Amino acid sequence: MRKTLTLARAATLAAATALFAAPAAAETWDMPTPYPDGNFHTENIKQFAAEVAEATGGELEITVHPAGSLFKHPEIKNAVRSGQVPAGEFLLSRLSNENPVFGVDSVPFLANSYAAAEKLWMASKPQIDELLAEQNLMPLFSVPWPPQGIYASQPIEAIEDMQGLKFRTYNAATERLAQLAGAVPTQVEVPDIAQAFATGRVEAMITSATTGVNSKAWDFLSHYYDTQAWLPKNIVVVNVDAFEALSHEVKAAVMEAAENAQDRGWEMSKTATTEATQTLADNGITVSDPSEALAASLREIGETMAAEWSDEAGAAGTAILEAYRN
Ligand code: PCA
Repeated sequence: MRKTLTLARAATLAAATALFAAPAAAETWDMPTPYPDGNFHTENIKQFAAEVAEATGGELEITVHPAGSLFKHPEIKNAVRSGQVPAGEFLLSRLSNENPVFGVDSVPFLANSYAAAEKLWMASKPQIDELLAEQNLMPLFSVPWPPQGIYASQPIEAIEDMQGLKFRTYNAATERLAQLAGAVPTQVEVPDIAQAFATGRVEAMITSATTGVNSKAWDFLSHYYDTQAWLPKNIVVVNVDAFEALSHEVKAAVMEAAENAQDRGWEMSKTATTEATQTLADNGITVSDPSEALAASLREIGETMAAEWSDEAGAAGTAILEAYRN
């Protein structure tokens, strides 16, 4: 009798040990992103996912759903906020209608080099982290787009040449810029750019060389002006509850992969700037600097927009600008 009990107990213990020794159930995260395969942001995020899977021995697998295939760009932030998906990517300045602080990276000519963009990110990050935390979101990493330039299907020698053009926009700042230039703004998501130009819904835009290349801009546009107006950023966020549910080890692996992705992403962005600008030229787009007249008018528009931003952002904005300038 005693022997039987002991054996039974031993068997139970062995089963329990096996249970605890087995790796924790693997988890899969669906991660929506707005931009297509082949774009450096998407490549960077896929590498981030691969690093997380590798470092956790497959305990956390992140499936990237690019080009708005799982959630459309305007829905991604709320999908993460509500926990429909644990993580996602979006253009940070898309949230400027919630709070102008989110739009600081799209004020024309405030920070229009990588060095300045990095400084502005550091100056604005504490407030952005706090605002996102109010929505149960935690940023993992943020990566800028290359500097923004103007595309058209005819020469733009002066701001007057933009008068009345149907202008593709992607956030509130590009919409305001279009208005101030006398153009007619229409919001179009990146995966829909080629179609919007092909059907004549839009005829000019401001975006990066990379987005021009990803959209094969040479099929419907002829001129690119390297205005270097600003460097808007994408941000990758995670739902705080989903993150907190991870084990200590998996959390650490995610944070380390995120840090690597941020460093790698900024470098990829810089490299993509040169490569994509060359690709535009190689495919027959006339690539040039803006004329002095156009540059001067754009700077004037930038000053107007900077003043408007300061008014809207109030004390929070002043604090960011002070941190940025010091
Ligand atoms: N590409 C994105 C955002 C900025 C950029 O360079 C777009 O055009 O929507």
